[in-house]
Amino acid sequence: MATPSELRFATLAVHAGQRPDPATGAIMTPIYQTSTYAQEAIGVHKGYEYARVSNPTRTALEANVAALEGGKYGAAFASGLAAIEAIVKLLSAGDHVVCGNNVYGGTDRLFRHVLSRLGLEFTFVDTRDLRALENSIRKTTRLVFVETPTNPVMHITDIRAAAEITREVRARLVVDNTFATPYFQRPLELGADAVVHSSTKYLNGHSDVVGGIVVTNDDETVEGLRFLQKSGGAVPGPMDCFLILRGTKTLHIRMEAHDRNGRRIAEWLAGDRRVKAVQYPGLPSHTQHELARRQMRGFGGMIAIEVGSRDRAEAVCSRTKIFTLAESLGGVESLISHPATMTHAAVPKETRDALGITDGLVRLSVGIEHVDDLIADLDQALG
Ligand code: P1T
Repeated sequence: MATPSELRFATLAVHAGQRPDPATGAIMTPIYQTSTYAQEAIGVHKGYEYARVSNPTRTALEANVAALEGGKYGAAFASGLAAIEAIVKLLSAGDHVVCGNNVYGGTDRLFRHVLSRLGLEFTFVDTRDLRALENSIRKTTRLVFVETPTNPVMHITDIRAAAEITREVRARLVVDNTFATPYFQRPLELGADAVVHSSTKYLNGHSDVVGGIVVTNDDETVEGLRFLQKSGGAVPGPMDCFLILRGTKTLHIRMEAHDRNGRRIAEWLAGDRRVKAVQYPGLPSHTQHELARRQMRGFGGMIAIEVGSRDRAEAVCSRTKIFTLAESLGGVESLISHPATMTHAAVPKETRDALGITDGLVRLSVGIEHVDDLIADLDQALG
C-alpha cells in the first residue's frame, strides 16, 4: 500500500483526512454539532476542548485540503476573506505587504480599507512583471500576496520566480489558488509558503457554503493561524465543513468537466465577432499562455469576455437562460457576472479601467452542464 504522500490526487480527494467514525463506523465523517466536549478530569480529554479551537469535522476538512495541495497543514476559516485576513494578521503594525494589483474586489477592499487602518502598509503592483515586484519590496516587506489566475482578467504570475524573489527577502509568498484549485496548480510545489482558497468556490463546488482555508508546510505559520482561529474565532461550523468535505471528494471529476467545457467555450467565443476579446489562459492568444501551461495542468472554467460597452454587457447578462446572473463562481451550475458593478465595484474606476475591468467586461463561471446547451445559451444572449 502506498504511503499517503504517494497516493494519487483522486484517492486523496476521496479519503485524505477521513476514516470511518471510531464510535459507530459511519463511513462519512459525522457533523460534530457541538460547542464543547466532556473532559474526564481537569486537563484530561480526547484532544478536543471547545469548538472555536477545534472540531473533528473541521480537522478532517483541514487534513483533506492540505493533502490535495501537497501541504502538511490546513487551517479552515469561515470565509475566503477570513482566511486571507488571518494570513495578514500574522504580521504586525509597520510591516509591509506587496499585493498583486488585480485581486478579488473584496480582498482589495479588506487590504485598502480595513487592514491598512491598523498600521500595515500595502503596495499594489502588477506581479506579472517580476522586476516591478522586486522594485516594490522594502526592508519591512513580510508578505507577497498574489492571485493567479486573477479574478477577473486572468493575469498569471510566475509562482516559482515570485517565490525566489520573496525568499531572498525572507518574506512569505501566499498564493490565492481559488481559480485553479490544487487539481490544476500546486503553488507549494512551486515554492509558495502558503496557499489560500475561497472554499466557497470550486473546493465546495455546489454553491451552498461560504468558507476559506489556508494550507502550508510551515510550522510557525500554522501555529500562528491556529492561534488566530482560537483568538478571533472566524471558523467554519461543522455543517459547512461537512459540505465542503463532500465537495472535495469529487473535485478532480468536476475540474475535468469545468476545464473541458471552459476550453470549448473559450475557443468558440474567440471565433465570434460579437466578442471583442476573450481572456482564458488556455487559449494560445492569451499573452501568458506559455507560462500558464508551465505552471498549470489545466485551465478550468473561468472566462472573461469584452463585449464593448455597459449596454452590451447588461443585455448579455440579462438574456442568458442557463448562465444565471450572480456573484460567486466555481459551482456545478454556470454563472454570469458583471465585475465592474458586482465583484469589483469597490475598486476605483480608474484602477478598474487600467486593469481591463471595463464596463463592457463580462465574467463567465462555466459549469458542468452540456457544453452545447451552454454555447447555444451564449449564442442567443450575444444577440
Ligand atoms: O467570498 P469568500 O469566500 O470570502 O472568498 C473571497 C474570495 C477570495 N479569493 C478569490 C479569488 C475570490 O474569488 C473570492 C470571492 N469571489 C467572489 C465572490 C466572486 O464572485 O468573485
